[in-house]
Amino acid sequence: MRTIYNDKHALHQGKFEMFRGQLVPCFEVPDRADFVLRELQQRKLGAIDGPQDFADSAIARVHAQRYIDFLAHAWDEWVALDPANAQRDAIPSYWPIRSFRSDVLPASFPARMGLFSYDAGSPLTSGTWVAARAGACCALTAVQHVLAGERAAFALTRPPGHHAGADFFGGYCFLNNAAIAAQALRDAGLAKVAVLDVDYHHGNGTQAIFYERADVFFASVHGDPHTEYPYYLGYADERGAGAGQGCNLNLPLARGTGFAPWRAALGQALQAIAAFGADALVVSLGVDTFEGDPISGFGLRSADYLRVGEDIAAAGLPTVFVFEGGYAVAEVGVNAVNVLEGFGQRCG
Ligand code: 6XA
Ligand code: ZN
Repeated sequence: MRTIYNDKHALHQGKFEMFRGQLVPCFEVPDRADFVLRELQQRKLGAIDGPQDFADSAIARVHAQRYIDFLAHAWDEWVALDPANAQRDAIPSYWPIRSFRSDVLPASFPARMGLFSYDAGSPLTSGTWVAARAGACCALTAVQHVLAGERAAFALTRPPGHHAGADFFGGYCFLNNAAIAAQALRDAGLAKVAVLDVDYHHGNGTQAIFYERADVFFASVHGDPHTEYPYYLGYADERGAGAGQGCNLNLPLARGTGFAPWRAALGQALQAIAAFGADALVVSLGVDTFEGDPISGFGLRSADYLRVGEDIAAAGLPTVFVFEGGYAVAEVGVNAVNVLEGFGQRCG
């Protein structure tokens, strides 16, 4: 399987994130992608290329223009507030919760930063926009390969994407690479696209982007939001709305869930995707379901990820994999590449 590697990912390197009342070193570190790259190289799983460049208009198919403009200039605005800011990451401190206005764009940068975000755990750095933009280009390049007839392609990038909505960042995510890929597949003429999210955390951004649409099905297996991030979305009764009624499937599982029940939920998600009649599949590939993950709570073991890849391959669909979470850095490469290897063995 071909990999499209974001060689600019390390330009996004947060120092600290707010976690339970204190600033702690970021879990989402550049080593994560580099360990996956090394494992791919060692196993010789296929060609590894850089991304092609795409215009911002491809990103604007999913993200609001005013949010794109904000991200593109955020770092310069942050440093303009105070030259000393060049040494610190930008982290929001104010949010327009219910009853505040979101139609007005305040002149204040901290106020706009809160308008376009929903947590204090996602530091924005000098290289965030360049890295995230290159990541979206990786997802779009992977789509091109699949459209050209390749069975599957893997966008290996960070920062991850599935928490980012049309106009907000959060959960370490700035641009929703999986949603951008799904939209690009639609724009290329495929009638129905499914997004399967196997990250430990619910892909609230992806769900929100497609929630009222009948052409993109979103299915997710994740930690129960009653206790797990992102808390405010990802419940089983969210089935889509309007034209998208019935096109959203959330399968929340309790913290502590092991592979057998997790795999049964994956089977349920894949069955729903088959019933939907998808022409292509985008997989939000997070491996923070691993038993050793420091911020998550499922019990998958490294060998289980081979089975995950086999099960996804059995859907028989052209597939774009997009890298998401996974913070057990020493094992993240083995686990992610096991999915890809399991997929490759099953699809031949
Ligand atoms: C809160 C936890 C962020 C979760 C990020 C993630 N700081 N999402 O892995 O998939
Ligand atoms: Zn995650």
